[in-house]
Amino acid sequence: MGLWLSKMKEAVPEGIRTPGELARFELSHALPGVPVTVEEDASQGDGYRIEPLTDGGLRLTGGSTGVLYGAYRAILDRFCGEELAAPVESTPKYALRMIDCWDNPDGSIERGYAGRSLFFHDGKLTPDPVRIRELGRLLASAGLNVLCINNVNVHFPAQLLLEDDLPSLAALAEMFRPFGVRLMLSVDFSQPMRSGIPTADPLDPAVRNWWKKTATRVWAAIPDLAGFLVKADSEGRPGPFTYGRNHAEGANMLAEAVAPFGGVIVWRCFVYNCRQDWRDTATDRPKAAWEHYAFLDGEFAENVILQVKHGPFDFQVREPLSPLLLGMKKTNLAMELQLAQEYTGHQIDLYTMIPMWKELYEELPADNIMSLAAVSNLGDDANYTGHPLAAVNLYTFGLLAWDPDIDPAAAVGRWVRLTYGLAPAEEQTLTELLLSSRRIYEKYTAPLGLGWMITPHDHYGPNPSGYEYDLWGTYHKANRNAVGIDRTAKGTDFLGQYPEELRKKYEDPETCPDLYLLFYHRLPYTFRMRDGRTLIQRIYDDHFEGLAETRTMAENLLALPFPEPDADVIRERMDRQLYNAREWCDIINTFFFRLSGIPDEKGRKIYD
Ligand code: GCW
Repeated sequence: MGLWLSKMKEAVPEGIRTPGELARFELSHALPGVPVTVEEDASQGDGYRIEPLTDGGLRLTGGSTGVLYGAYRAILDRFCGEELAAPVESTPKYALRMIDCWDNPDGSIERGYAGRSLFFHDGKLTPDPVRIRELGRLLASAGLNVLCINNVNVHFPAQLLLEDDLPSLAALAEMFRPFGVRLMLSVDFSQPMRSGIPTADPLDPAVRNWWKKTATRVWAAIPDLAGFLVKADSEGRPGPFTYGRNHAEGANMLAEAVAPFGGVIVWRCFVYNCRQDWRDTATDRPKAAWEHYAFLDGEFAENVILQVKHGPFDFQVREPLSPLLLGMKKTNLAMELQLAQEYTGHQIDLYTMIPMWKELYEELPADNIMSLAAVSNLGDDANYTGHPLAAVNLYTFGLLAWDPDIDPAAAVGRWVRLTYGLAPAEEQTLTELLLSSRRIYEKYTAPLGLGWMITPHDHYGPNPSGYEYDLWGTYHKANRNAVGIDRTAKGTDFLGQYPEELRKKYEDPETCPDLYLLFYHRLPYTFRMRDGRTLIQRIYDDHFEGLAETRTMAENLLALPFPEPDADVIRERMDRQLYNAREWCDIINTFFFRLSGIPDEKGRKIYD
């Protein structure tokens, strides 16, 4: 077993049935010679307590899944060289800690950068049990407990998972059960129509009945299925709008069908006009989610969770917190993060996310949401995440979902220590490199919160105006004098969706935090920033710095003694990152220089 479980030498054997059995197996193999007593107390759920005993042993108590989390805590602490001096107790902040895979039945993965699907091949659910047991162990040891295995864009034949392929789904659920991982399934809102019902109208009795019967059949096969995940009326997916119904009516209909079995409906809020005319300046895409959902606050059933992307656009390097996460006080909310590095370097460029996640929590009270979800960065590559260092995002996401107060340096440092047997100074270097990687990527890509200067569709590498005349509502409107969109009350008033305190923080370009400046404001290139630089100079400086810092990062990273095969992959990907950073730096600077005609004060090479 590799990744952060590199010290676990014994594979999980077939035949282990419960998390409690697995906890005992893991402890006896990973901590030989340490006497551990394990006591299960179902009332403790995912929580656990570990008490050091005078004979050098441990007493572990916890819920039926809690003992497994406690076992991994004890094991990984020991692997990190941390001896327990006093009892520790822990319960997760969020009950649902979810990974959403965007895997298609043909084995491809939408926005996947680590190979093909671990679950699907040639239209069928045919997982390799050995890899599923490895994956289960990775997820459980990171505290993750819900896995949605199929793409939210439910393409045929994924619908068959609710029909003829249900037994293979049930078999997969069974493989994950000892790891405390419950499956979730993305469903197609229009699926009743496959059974000859002429509509998918959520208020139609035949439709409601179809979902109830389906849920009864599905939960009979998989009694602990976590629920259904739904992308409706989004980017061409079917949904309630077709029938003049709103999203509470749609979600509640499904919620009623799954409620008797303890299931939840996770309903995504990624709804916007993806056929926008670029000439239309009245529509501002970041406003869309709020406009579709805020007025429905309090209307959703108890077992509906609205899953909101962390920012109002779509996983850009820098976006403000989605206002929905602050505004819907009477609704269950999950925040959706994206481990898959769609816009953030395709698991080629280094990009450690936890610093960004912690920034979100500076504005998000942890209790506003009841669950964290992340789009998976997994695939069937031998190392699971394509770039071996991208695994830090999966592991630290688990730590964050367990405890959003986690310190980013401690989380990344723990991953580094568990993954590689480096000397202390090298551990420190790698931890710092990882922690700085997001800011570096941000510097050489689209500037100061602007976003979207990326190659359309593929989303790797620069193309400053690639989306400028397209349908997706993602415009920067750079001309010879100015760049950005005014989202204050004088402009589109997106900012009006926030509580007053945040409006004040961002509304005045003189006091708006630099890194959000071009998210909220349209400004001339000659605008004086607080540090005295002009906006255009800041753009040039950031890009040159981002490239220089990538070069330094590469030198420091490649000097570390990574084991093979990681060393090879890291070297090869770093070469591609260096190329990418140079392309970004030169193309963005050239783009702005050609438009503005304003030279770099420091006389560095920009292409005319
Ligand atoms: O921005 C888009 C991605 C799509 C994805 C969508 C979503 C699954 O480019 O690939 O579709 O977000 O989150 O639904």
